[in-house]
Amino acid sequence: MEQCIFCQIVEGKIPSKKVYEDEHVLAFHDISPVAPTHVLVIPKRHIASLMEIAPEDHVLLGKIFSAVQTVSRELGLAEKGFRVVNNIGEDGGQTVHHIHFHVIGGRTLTWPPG
Ligand code: IU
Repeated sequence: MEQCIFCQIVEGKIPSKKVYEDEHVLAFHDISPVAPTHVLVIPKRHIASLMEIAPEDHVLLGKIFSAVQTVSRELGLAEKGFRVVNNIGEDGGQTVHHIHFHVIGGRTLTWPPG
């Protein structure tokens, strides 16, 4: 999917501040952070949203959450806690249609979200 901004980041056509990368998963700093630490963890393969996850993607989902653990530890979020957010669709506030998990921390977060 050539026009997908996150696919272009995966392909290195658009620069990003990477914090983790393996064969299947990439994590990079969000360009518009909402907290002192705001990282996006994505599969390298284009999947539009959580609603497009298929049973054969379950191992990939596990790899994504494993990367969330790694990133949160490496960025010093694990001890005090942080939040993982996945927005889905219009009402969910999803603006980039390549599934991504926000890892947000570095301050006390409030609830509920807006
Ligand atoms: P959302 O859950 O789809 O709303 O989140 C998309 C995020 O992608 C949002 O936090 C943007 O700041 C972020 N982002 C980015 O990091 N780099 C980009 O080139 C674009 C969006 I476009």
